[in-house]
Amino acid sequence: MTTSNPACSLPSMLRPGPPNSDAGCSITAIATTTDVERSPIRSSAAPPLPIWALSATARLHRDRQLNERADQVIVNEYQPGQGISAHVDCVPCFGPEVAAISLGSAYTMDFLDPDTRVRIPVRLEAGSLIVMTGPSRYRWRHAIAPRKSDMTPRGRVTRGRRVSVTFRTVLG
Ligand SMILES: O=C(O)CCC(=O)C(=O)O
Repeated sequence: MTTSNPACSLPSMLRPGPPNSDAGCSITAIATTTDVERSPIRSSAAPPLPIWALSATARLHRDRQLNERADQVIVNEYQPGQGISAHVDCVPCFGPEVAAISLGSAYTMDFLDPDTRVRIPVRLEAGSLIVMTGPSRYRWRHAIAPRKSDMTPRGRVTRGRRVSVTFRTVLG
């Protein structure tokens, strides 16, 4: 999310209910591979990050989760049944580290090898941080299947609302 609108504070965005996109917060519920790969990124066009996002990027850097300090933050909201298509985040647009914090309901993210079609499910628990670097950033595609439950080692688990906060560094 790239906005300085105070209505776009993280707490307001995490409140249950419809996305407050009318408040100027950019919440992406779903995105397609095409959206992700073709989206034009111009860092000069983006307003400053809100305070909560600045403190999150600072902490990720200070705690050495990210080598570079992220300068782009997006918030995605998923209602049960929604997902995100398999994609690699735009290579010429973003740096070598992509991190995401998961909030709300746990969801399974699939990592897909483009050649062998091997699929590795990764459970994204509430409060967890995932950092994609190297092959997980550049080779494997990641996706969230649009379904209402996930099969886990503990059986089928119904999905609730999930909000993810993704941190990237804009190139150029
Ligand atoms: O929701 C997530 O954790 C990942 C989001 C994502 O892959 C993206 O916005 O490109």
